[in-house]
Parts: sequence; structure tokens; C-alpha cells
Amino acid sequence: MTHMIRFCWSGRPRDASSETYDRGAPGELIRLEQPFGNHNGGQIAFNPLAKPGTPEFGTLYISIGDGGSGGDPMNMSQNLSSIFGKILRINPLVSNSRNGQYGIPADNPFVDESDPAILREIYVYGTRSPNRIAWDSKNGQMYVADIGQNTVEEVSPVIAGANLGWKIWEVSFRYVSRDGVDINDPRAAPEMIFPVVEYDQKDPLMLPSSVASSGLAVYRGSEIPQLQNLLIFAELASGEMFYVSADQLPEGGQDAIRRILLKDGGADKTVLQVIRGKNVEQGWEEAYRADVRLAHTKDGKLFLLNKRDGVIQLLRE
Ligand SMILES: [Ca+2]
Repeated sequence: MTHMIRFCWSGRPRDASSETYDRGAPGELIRLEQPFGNHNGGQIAFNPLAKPGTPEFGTLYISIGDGGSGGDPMNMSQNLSSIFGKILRINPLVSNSRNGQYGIPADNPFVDESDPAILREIYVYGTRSPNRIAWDSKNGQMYVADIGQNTVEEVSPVIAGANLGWKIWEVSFRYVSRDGVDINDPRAAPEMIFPVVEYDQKDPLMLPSSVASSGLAVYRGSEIPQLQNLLIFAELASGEMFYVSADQLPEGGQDAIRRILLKDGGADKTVLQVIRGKNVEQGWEEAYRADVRLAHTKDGKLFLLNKRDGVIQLLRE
């Protein structure tokens, strides 16, 4: 059995400078045949901070899991000729890729490599299941919430050409097997990029279902003063939200991580509790997991999305 991931245009624009959808025909940018059924595609996003006329403007980031199974059995993430376990950076409006359906930006980090097998689409490598990406509007820094194996979770900085570790490293530690990591000599590899957020899947605060880092937003707005200048992330299933300071980023450990609860009807609740309350109102079965995501607008509105109550929440002070 094969597993396909397709990244498509809903419609290729006739005029790329058009500010509204102008009804070009649907089209496929890239199709990936995955060896295993899980991990899959993460997020696709244009850098919302890119200014028109710069090389960054109009480039599309695509985060892709390591091909699935567990423990990256085919060692895809560290292999620069594999499309899996990467964040790609492409230009959808030109056509110098192998399939002719998209372009490779001239300033991509591996464009000038001599080995023709190295995929020029690659922006960073060594990701496992890079679920969400986000940018800090204050300094342009990009981050990825990369879902861990069975032990630890992470949010890492994304820097062009960087190796984010997997499966040599998982968070600050050497990856050993699906059963764990080696906690000796943390971060003992200057060439790797290590996380700004890392936490133990078995940490009591993160339970009952801390298995997948997601989120993700760097909040620089002013509408919610409590969240100002924070890097906010979420646990995909439990919907628990956490933060660290976006200006004093931790370099390992989880001491700096703080929890966010939502005030809803006078009570402090987790996202999952809010969803379950809504489910009761809806006459639906109560959700067992949240599948939460974060999104924000340029002017400081922060939205909470989930797959369980059909509601997009706007967070307020
Ligand atoms: Ca990593």
C-alpha cells in the first residue's frame, strides 16, 4: 500500500499580483509517495512578514514528516536526497523544479551544492513530524513545532540550511530508540540547531495526553496584554496551551514553560474543557481530544482552532 501526499493549488492565479482569487484552473504543485501512513504533511505557509519585491515574498514553506512509521526506519530526515523529514521552500509561480510545477528560489540554502542528488527545495532538515510553523514579527525568526517520538517534544528555531537533529538528536539528547533518549552530554553537537522549547511527554503537567507539540504562535500583538511577547504552543490532543518568553528563549530544559488557561463562563479551563462545554451545548458527544491550532492576524488577533466543535475562537483579554 502506498500513501500519497498532494500539495495543490485550489486554483493557479492568472495574475500573481491579484489581491483576490482570480479563478485560475486547479493544479498540483507536488505529489509525494510516502512509505508509511503516518506523519504526512504538516503545514504550508507563506512568510506573512515578507515584503513585496524581496526574494522571500511569495515563497511557500511546506513542512513534511519523516515518511512515517516510528524512529525514521529509512533514515529519511538526515538524507538530503529525500524529501521527507524536511521543511521545503519553493516558489509556486515559476517552474524550474524537476516536475516543472513550481520553482526553486535562487537563495535556497542548498542551491549551490555540487551533489546533484541533494534536493534544492530543502530549507531545513532533521525534522520528524513538523506539525506547525510560525514567524516572530519582531525579528522575523521562524519556528517549528516538531512532534517527538515516545519521550520528548520540541519547538525549534528554523534557520536556512539547518539540521534540526532528528534522528541523531531528539530535543537536547541523543536519540537511542523508540523507547528513549540518552541524557548524557546534552547538546554536544555545535552543528545542530537545538530547541527553544522541550518537554517530557510524561511530565505530570502535560498529562494526560502530551504526545504532540503543535500550536504555534509568537504573539506580538497588544490586544491581549497577558500574552504579549510570548511564544505560545499547544499540545495537539489535550489542547493544553503553554508559553515561554519570546525574548528570553530557553536553551534546554522545561523550567521556563508556563501554562495558559482560558477563562470561560467564570472558570479557568483548558481548551479541551471549553470544547467539551460547547459540545454539550451542541448536543454532540463530548470530544476526547482537541486537535488544536493557533493562528493570528497582523493586527494582534489570536485565534484558536480545533477539529472538535466546529468553532473558531477569538481569544480576548
Ligand atoms: Ca530536533
